[in-house]
Amino acid sequence: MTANSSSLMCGRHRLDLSYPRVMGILNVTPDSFSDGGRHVALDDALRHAERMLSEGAAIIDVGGESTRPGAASISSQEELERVASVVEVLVRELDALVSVDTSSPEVMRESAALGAGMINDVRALEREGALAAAVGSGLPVCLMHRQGEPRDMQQAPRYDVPIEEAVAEFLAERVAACEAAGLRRDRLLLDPGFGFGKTVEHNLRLLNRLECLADLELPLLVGMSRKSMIGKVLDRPVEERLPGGLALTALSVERGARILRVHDVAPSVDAVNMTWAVLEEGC
Ligand code: 8Y7
Repeated sequence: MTANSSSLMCGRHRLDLSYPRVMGILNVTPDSFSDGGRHVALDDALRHAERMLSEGAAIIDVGGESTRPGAASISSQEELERVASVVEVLVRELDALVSVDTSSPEVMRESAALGAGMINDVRALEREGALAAAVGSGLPVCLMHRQGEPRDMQQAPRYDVPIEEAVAEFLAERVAACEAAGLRRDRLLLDPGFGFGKTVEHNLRLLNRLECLADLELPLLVGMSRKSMIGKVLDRPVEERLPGGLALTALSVERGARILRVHDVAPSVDAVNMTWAVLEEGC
């Protein structure tokens, strides 16, 4: 089968993106803000991934470095130890399409060798050596916009141009850098990076204008699950943000998102499929 614009080759897996898909979040950090440390044990990680796949997740996103606001950075070695064993077991036991949430060239290389199918880099391959590692992996890469580093990014985010222009400009520049380094355009996905150096107002406007990113003609991935933009608008603690998140999921599908990165897979799959039915069948 040959790849076309609505499918993405992810190692041994072909990901059909002719309709919107759900990516389930699997944190292997001891300090992840919403399910802190519970999935560190390999067996727990395996069971959690298995459940998300059975609920309809197409991709499992494994992350070993917490990028929540204020998080401290960790060494590549520490990150590699956390992530490698999980990637390996999900590939071997579940034949899952595993995405690795990392900015580290070493983690990219090792994960690709272990059978990962996608790289999800919140730093858009800006770390030294990351572009070359991504090219060498042969895997698709999600390039995300952010301003600042997790440590300080939410302190006082501001932009000199409208947020959607700043994001589109940054992503276009990163796409050009990737192409110049030999990463094929048909291996790239884009993400506006909700919550990464953005106020609530920035996030809301960016979602409303998500279509501004469609000009780059690459699949869009979005992640808003349980994020503080929901907490702030609705005044909800993290464990009560699912209904608000489902509203954002539906809206992002309507605005063109093709991959939804979420914690709560079953309800999100329903929200995505219901929204898609209206868009596709209801014309
Ligand atoms: C995103 C992400 C996080 C996102 C992509 C959280 C790793 C914070 N958010 N990756 N990662 N997009 N592509 O709340 O929005 O999950 S971490």
